[in-house]
Amino acid sequence: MSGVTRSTCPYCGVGCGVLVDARGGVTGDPAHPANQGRLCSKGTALGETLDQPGRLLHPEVDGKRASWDAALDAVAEGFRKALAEGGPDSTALYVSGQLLTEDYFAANKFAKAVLGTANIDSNSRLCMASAVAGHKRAFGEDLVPGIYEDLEQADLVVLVGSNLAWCHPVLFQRLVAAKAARPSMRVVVVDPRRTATCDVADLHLAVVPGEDVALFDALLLHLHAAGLTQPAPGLEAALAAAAGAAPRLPPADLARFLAWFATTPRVVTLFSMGANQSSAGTDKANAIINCHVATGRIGLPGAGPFSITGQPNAMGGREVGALSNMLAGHLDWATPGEHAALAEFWRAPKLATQPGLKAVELFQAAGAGRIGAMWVMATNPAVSLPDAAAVRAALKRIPMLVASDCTRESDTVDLARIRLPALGWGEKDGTVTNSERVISRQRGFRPWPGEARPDWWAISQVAQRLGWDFGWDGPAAIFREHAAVTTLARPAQRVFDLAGFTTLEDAGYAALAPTRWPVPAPGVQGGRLQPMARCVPTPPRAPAHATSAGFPLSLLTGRLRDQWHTMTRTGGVARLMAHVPEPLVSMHPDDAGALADGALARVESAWGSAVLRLKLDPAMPPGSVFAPMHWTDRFAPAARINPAVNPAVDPISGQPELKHTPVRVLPVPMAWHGFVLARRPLPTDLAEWSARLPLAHGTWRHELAGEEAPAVAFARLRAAVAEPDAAWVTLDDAAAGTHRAALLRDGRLLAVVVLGATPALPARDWLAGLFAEERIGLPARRALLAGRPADGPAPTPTICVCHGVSAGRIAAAIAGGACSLAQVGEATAAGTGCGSCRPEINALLALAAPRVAEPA
Ligand SMILES: Nc1nc2c(c(=O)[nH]1)N[C@H]1C(S)=C(S)[C@@H](COP(=O)(O)OP(=O)(O)OC[C@H]3O[C@@H](n4cnc5c(=O)[nH]c(N)nc54)[C@H](O)[C@@H]3O)O[C@H]1N2
Ligand SMILES: Nc1nc2c(c(=O)[nH]1)N[C@H]1C(S)=C(S)[C@@H](COP(=O)(O)OP(=O)(O)OC[C@H]3O[C@@H](n4cnc5c(=O)[nH]c(N)nc54)[C@H](O)[C@@H]3O)O[C@H]1N2
Ligand code: SF4
Ligand SMILES: [Mo]
Repeated sequence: MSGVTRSTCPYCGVGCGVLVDARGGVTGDPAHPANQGRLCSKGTALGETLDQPGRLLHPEVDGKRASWDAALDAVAEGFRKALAEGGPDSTALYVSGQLLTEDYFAANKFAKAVLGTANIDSNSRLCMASAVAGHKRAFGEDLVPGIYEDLEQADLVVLVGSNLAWCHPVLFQRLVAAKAARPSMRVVVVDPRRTATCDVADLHLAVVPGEDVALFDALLLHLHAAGLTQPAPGLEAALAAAAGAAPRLPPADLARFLAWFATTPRVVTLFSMGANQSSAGTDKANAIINCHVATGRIGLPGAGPFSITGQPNAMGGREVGALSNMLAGHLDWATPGEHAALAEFWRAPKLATQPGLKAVELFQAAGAGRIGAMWVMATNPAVSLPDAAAVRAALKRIPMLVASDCTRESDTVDLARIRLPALGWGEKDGTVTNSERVISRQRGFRPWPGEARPDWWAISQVAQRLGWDFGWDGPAAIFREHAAVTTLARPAQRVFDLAGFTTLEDAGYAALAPTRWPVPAPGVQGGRLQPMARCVPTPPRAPAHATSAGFPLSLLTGRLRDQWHTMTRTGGVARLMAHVPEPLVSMHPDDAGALADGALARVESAWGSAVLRLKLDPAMPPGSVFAPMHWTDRFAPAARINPAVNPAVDPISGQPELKHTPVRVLPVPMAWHGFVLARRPLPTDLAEWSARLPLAHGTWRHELAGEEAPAVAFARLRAAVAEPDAAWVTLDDAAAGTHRAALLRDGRLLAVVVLGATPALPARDWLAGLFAEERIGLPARRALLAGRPADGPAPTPTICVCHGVSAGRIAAAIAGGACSLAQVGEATAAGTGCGSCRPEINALLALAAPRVAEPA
């Protein structure tokens, strides 16, 4: 296909518009309201994720390739059997905020109307459920009142449990630009960790994990005492519940925050996973919303609570109602008449009559043998759910587990009996809704690979085999039906309304420009909302499981700048892996005891454990450790963190407490540590501990550690990469206690093996460059064995992914006189691309600042 395609980035909930050229090059769409041309490092690298190896290209049944017909028959048969043996509630779907709205709508209709169960839940349960429940309690409906412009128009922006710089980078860039243009604007970050987002903060409130409710209760009391509250339903009860709230924060910091909030009418409080992923997540949302409702700071320019969504279509899933406690189109069971209206519209006499199981409960039911058939779509629960070892056992117990995915390389797809190949980004066609209620098109611009098909098609084919004709000829028809659901008779007044889309023609759908809901009539779109709102009492309470002498630390989990969830899309891209090449657990030096920086450490809880490399980091709060959620069996099996994460949930939303688990951290003595570079990925069971990543030039790096004698391991690793007609150049450095070897054929480098008794080994990134050369010369061979490059210093991690600039080069530019972001940019080009690395460059500048200021 020639020309430019307008589409939407498939990563985060900012929902940036992109332009894709004929060669798959991706740039920001200047016409899209979310990003106005900007992109972050992940969006910029989208083109590199298009031709990933490991695609699932054909249906499979019981491990063997099957035709679509046979696979769909098997799925229908599996559901039929489970329905006959255990009834509707022994069947389930587990879906995802990465589905398009049309696929999501199809999945929800299939579960609730065809199977007759509300056992359809989504990974949004792990992500947005507390915000949804908070919205419903405060507004009677799941509404985000604000729009992105409010962040730019506010005089105070409070970011609660949000690492915006890494997780919603384009919104972060908009915030940074607004603050630069209007320096009087203030930013407060509420996060136990000092994150890259704190780069823009005037105040960092290092809240004790879980104490956000106490913080916002204290704020409500302060606002009331200052005479700033106005009558609002529920306010008195909320004040009573807040009485005595005392967050443990430095008194001066707390006082500053309370004063700033009180004296600034234009305030936006944006909240994300540090709020939602908690056993008090719903109360955190309401404690925040209370402060806005009580002061009337809601739905106005630059003022309001703002729940930011994670996934590209978390909002779409909520709109179609594909969660176990919703019906569809914001209809629910609790409001009389709504169930009947939907049952009639869908002609579904068996429409599920009550809410189903929420994600954590659903997998517990599967573990107890109560689920006979489950269809998992666009998510990787074997990795991303808490208590993940139990979840794997549960997945194995389900007699018919179906997984629809684009990739074969997922830990969940491994466990499925039936595998269905799905279209991915650039192939599929439909809509997504971002955090500010803007509906945008994702458009296909590539041919469908292999036999991959849209998810809605697979769902409607199985439905047909169960006697249902959905009658859709494409996503536009589904979108119209979705819009029609929002117009059904509603006893309760609802804001969510897509009436203007019920008559949208196929051509109009194809050309659809970004549109914010509500859309009550064709050509009309929504803006800020001023919902009827109430305050909700939120008594402070501690996390579900307290730390103890045995498990003294609080485990926080979250994201890295350049990785997406379980790495099925970003893990194969060398320049995205360069930012943080290995799974690290971060800890304050005061908590380290006998643990050494760079050594392997076991993070252990009452539920399970994981082994990661320890990073001592003064930016961590003492008493907490942080581990990324990303690593899987594919990349570092021992470093999957979720087996250690507790499955406690919020009693209202059912969202798990992914941000706090009591743990201890123990040293992991290993007899040897080493790394192997090779021209292919090697199996991850090469050693007791292994972490692999792609480098440039098709090379793979494997970080390893094990328990056998170093010399034995050295021989074994060389044997694992040996090739015919290739020769080893080996150096055993007894003094340094290291073994090094390079495998060459006709001067071409094939592999490097380096191993020693401690984790302190020569740097490895620079070695990848040698793999690009057809023949490596004598100086390079010497350098190889010496363990450092022939010219220049040993390399440092990549900071700027767009221009491949390392920390060392940036430090050198600073040492050479660059003393601002702009000057570093002029000297090295770092920070001049997508801008995601600017907070880290600023951190290097700040490190150097005292020295720059010193007289010579
Ligand atoms: N690079 C990247 N971006 C992403 C994603 C990704 O995988 N990679 N995923 C997307 C998705 S689905 C989501 S949901 C979003 C998540 O976006 P964020 O919510 O911004 O990201 P997280 O890193 O999960 O957590 C945010 C912060 O919460 C803090 N925190 C932990 N406990 C508490 C607490 O008790 N109180 C407070 N106030 N803070 C706490 C953590 O230290 C962390 O810095 O990111 C989206 N964007
Ligand atoms: N410890 C800890 N755990 C967490 C979190 C945390 O902060 N800490 N965060 C939680 C949150 S907020 C989230 S959102 C989850 C995310 O966790 P998951 O949803 O499990 O993670 P992904 O890696 O995004 O999995 C998505 C899969 O869908 C596939 N896919 C993409 N598009 C399509 C499509 O159109 N159709 C189909 N069929 N497949 C598709 C991709 O190939 C990929 O394999 O993790 C949660 N788990
Ligand atoms: S901020 Fe980055 S990841 Fe999020 S939608 Fe925009 S380009 Fe994609
Ligand atoms: Mo998420």
